[in-house]
Amino acid sequence: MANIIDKFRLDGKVAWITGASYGLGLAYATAYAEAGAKIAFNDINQELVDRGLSEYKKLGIEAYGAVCDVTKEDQVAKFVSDVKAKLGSIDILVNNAGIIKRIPMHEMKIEEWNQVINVDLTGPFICAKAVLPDMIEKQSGKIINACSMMSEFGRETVSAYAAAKGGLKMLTRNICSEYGQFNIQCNAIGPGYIATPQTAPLREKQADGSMHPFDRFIRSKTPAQRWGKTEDLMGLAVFLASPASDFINGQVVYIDGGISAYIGQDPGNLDPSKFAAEEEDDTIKVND
Ligand code: NAP
Ligand code: GCO
Repeated sequence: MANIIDKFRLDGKVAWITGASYGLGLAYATAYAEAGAKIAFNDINQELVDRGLSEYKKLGIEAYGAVCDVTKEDQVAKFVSDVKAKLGSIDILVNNAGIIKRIPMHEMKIEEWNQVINVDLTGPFICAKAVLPDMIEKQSGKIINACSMMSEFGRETVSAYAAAKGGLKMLTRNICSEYGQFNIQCNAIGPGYIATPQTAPLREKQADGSMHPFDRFIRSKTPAQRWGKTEDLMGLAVFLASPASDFINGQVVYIDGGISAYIGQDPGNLDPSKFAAEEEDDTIKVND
């Protein structure tokens, strides 16, 4: 009987993580490489791709990287074809690339709304559509979407992002429904609040050195009273990409430190001195 840990291995698999020059995408790709996969990643411009390649090199990971805008079907088709030629057809797709615009809905321009929907919902559709034919032919594949707390909850200023991430939850379920017959599993990772460049504005210290109100709010809503770290999500990413999850399909797995189970406490009860020693996440936004 093979060892159960072997079920979590990704040896010989080709994994494409979109938007993976830094942040959660870099963490997912690192975990996949450690589990034996060959890594392909894209980002929105050459500078990000080059800096992402140097990040991977520092980690000892031989990754294929190229510029590809996930909202452009022709660029995605070329990327998938180039990866197939260099590494082999894609076995694992992580639709990680995403943006957020925090603007009150009544002030949001239609162009801003469309940009968020395009990247966060249409992009995953385009990328999944591009990899499905080879997965159908192989009768095997893993598609993992980047959902969010905003796949379930709303909050001020994130209407487009929440609509996209809610839609992405249903796209996850629909890919499961339509392609499960080909042994293709489509699930989603639902991170809570994770310390990455995307959430950096929500954690910035105030001018007087005090905690950002949203930082205090999130800690009062999280039983662990901390933000997630990118490495907190690596195990789940490997699990959902591996044979260990072959009978899980159409699910959003929330990895949020308990936020979605907890009514929260009065933010005023928190003791900021408890968090002073916490180090900032080291996944810097490479184009800062
Ligand atoms: P991030 O730091 O903003 O990284 C997102 C990456 O996607 C960046 O490299 C970004 O490039 C790239 N990207 C943006 N638009 C693209 C496009 N059109 N084509 C290709 N790449 C594109 O985000 P993150 O915090 O790592 O989050 C990664 C994913 O997880 C996102 O989908 C996010 O919504 C989701 N998520 C994050 C959290 C969290 O707390 N951080 C929680 C739940 C879900 P640029 O640098 O040019 O923007
Ligand atoms: C926000 C945050 C969140 C996180 C994440 C939570 O402005 O509320 O950016 O949206 O990014 O999606 O799961």
